[in-house]
Amino acid sequence: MNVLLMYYGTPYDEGELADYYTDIRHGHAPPPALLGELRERYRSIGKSPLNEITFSLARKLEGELNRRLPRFTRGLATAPEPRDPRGDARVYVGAKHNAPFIAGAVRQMAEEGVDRAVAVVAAPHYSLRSIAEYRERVDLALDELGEPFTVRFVEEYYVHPGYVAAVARRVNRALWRIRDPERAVVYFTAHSIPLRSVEADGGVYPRQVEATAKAVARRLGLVRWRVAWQSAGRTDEAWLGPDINDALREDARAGLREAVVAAVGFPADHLEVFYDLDFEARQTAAELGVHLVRAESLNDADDYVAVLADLVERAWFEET
Ligand code: FEC
Repeated sequence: MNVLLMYYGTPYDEGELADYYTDIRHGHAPPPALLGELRERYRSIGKSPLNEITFSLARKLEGELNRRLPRFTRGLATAPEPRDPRGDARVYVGAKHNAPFIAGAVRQMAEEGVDRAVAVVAAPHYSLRSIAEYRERVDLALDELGEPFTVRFVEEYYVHPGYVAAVARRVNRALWRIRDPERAVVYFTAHSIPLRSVEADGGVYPRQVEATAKAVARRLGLVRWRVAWQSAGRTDEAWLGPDINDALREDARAGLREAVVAAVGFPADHLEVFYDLDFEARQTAAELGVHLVRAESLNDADDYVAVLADLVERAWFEET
């Protein structure tokens, strides 16, 4: 069983920041002012833990799949021989904007004789600016290598019961830290994308984020909840809103005093969680006199590992 686990990627040090940002901007180098601003954001959080979290997630996913594999091969007349002492499941990691790049992971898989694989992204919602771009990179890499193996691509898991339960558990824990949970608003956030991209695929992305939020809210019996967007780019075009800071301002005017924020668009902690939520949104909330608590991220926790393992198993064993 071969898995390509993909994620956004983050620079390992400041020296890689310009190349990383250029890659995010589709090959266009950022103007010095924008680069400087991004550098300051990274400096203020110390370091994004995204690489370490994802590598740990991959190791745990590999372990979980190897634990589960015998369950599936038990009934077979000839069980496949594990081809290496670590077990039969192998998880390769590929990042979109920084090493280890997706193309390199695909090349390594081909060199190691992979004949088929499941590809999954550490992002639960489909959009043209996220999952579609990961898929393009995988397809391009396979094409350049002459299609050495086939891939089943997991495109979304925004209402997977395990994922919804995992998020709900963390929102519930955050609510314990609220003085008056009945009156608090729970905000479910995801990365904003340009409205142009939202419209290009008929609004799939906001619908999926809304569906995650609704599923978690229903599970917890939440009455006061809404979706808000974060981390919109610094461009002139219109981005998906309302921005979390605007939503807080609007609700504060209507009497909001306590809030929980769950970044459902991002399984892991990273720059956009630590800076845009823990620093910026928290500062906005403080200015408004709102007590804001952020629900913990899933990171490499066992309940998220189990969700990814389910998705991989389903894709790997499903009939063609
Ligand atoms: O910790 C880290 O260093 C990396 C954090 C990080 C994650 C992430 C995830 C998503 N993004 C998505 C969409 C866009 C669009 C643009 C864009 C730009 C940036 C910039 C940084 C950045 N993103 Fe990101 N994103 C992360 C970081 N993102 C840094 C550049 C500076 C800035 O604008 O803030 C605009 C560029 C473009 O035109 O493409 C759009 C989406 C996700 C969630 C799915 C995923 O993880 O792939 C959607 C993590």
